[in-house]
Amino acid sequence: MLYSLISLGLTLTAVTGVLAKTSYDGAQAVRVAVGDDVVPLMKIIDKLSLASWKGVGPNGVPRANGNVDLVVPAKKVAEFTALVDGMEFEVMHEDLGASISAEEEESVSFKSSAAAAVDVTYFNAYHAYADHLTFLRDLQAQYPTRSEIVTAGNSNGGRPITGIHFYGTAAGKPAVVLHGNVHAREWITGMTTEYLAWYLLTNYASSSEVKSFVDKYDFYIFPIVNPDGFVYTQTNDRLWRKNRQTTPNSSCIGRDVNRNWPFQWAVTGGASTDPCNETFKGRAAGDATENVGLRNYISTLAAKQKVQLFIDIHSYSQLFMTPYGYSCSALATNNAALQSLARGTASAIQAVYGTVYEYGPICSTIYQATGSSVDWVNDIAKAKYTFTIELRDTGRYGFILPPAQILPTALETYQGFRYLLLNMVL
Ligand code: 0X9
Ligand code: ZN
Repeated sequence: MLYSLISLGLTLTAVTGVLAKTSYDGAQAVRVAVGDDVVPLMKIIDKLSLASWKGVGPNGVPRANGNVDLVVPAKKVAEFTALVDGMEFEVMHEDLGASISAEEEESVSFKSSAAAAVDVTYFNAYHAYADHLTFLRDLQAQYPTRSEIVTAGNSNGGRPITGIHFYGTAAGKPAVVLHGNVHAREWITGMTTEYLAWYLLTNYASSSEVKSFVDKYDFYIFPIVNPDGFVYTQTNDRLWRKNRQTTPNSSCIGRDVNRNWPFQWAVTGGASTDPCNETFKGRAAGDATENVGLRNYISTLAAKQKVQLFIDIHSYSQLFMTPYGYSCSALATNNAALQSLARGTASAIQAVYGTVYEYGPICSTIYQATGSSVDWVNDIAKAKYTFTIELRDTGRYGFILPPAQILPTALETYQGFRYLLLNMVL
């Protein structure tokens, strides 16, 4: 019901065979402050079948005493505005369609698939999927003696999940693993992940500090772990989140790859069992094609050289979080060390431009989430340190973060990453 609009769009595309891009012209992104009583807002969301960016649980109920960020289709703006009269709310995007067009226009190579330059100008714009692959290959080609292109299986649509592995004096050291863009619409995350790889490789020869990091660890950086979803955000629907896997007996598409990891997957309340929901957990633990490739890859690393650090990179909310997602009472055995590193990372980020990050365990900091990557990587792959970050912003632009913020986001995130690399214990 909540997503009937999206399914209608998909049905039309299927029937006509035309690539009908979901239009957000005149649609708004709005933030509503929720008090103790969630019922009035829940009724509005239900009545208008509104999609949510943040703040609505897997059961469709808004979270009390927080913000709910909603997408209001153009045709429903007037009715919505009348219905929320008396509630505290603000408009984030006056015209989402215009914001999305601006993002495309400012991203010069977004449509052209022009060869991406492996220099800092790459981070001035968002890019087509093909350009992301070119970026990785060109970067690797510049440092052939200490890097290789790697793949962690294939996506559901058959796209290799592509990353770069690099190292200093010798390969085979403890692994630092980064995943970007598991959620398709979180474009800032792939860009930022690429920046971290680019920065470490291009500064290896000139910076003794960077050299010490790259000599100490093997880096495995996968900027876009959900390529099918990512491509879909560029061809069909900018706000798509999940992968593009079908589910028998449902016309709805996609699993939330960050609700599918096979650890405490069956715990209730932290994901949806409805294939039409944005947080659909899949039909069985680990049944998302991308999850199979990613976890096989990490398992191999864990067995071979141990995983020192794993970070799953998301947006938006400016949070730096630790296990667990599945439970608010369970704490990681090294929780004290994780919180201390998280606190330092948050302040290292803030020191650059004043961007404020909060930190803490996922479940108590953001919400309960089962089958999320960090729980599995912590308990099954036994990574020494496991985190997930929600990059900029806190909701002014949300998922449609202007290209001018890519570089500042990447720069401050590097400082947080640097803090971890300096302060982790082997
Ligand atoms: O809901 C999520 O998966 C994450 N928020 S997002 O808006 N980016 O979708 C937060 C869940 C915790 N993250 C991880 N466990 N990686
Ligand atoms: Zn996400």
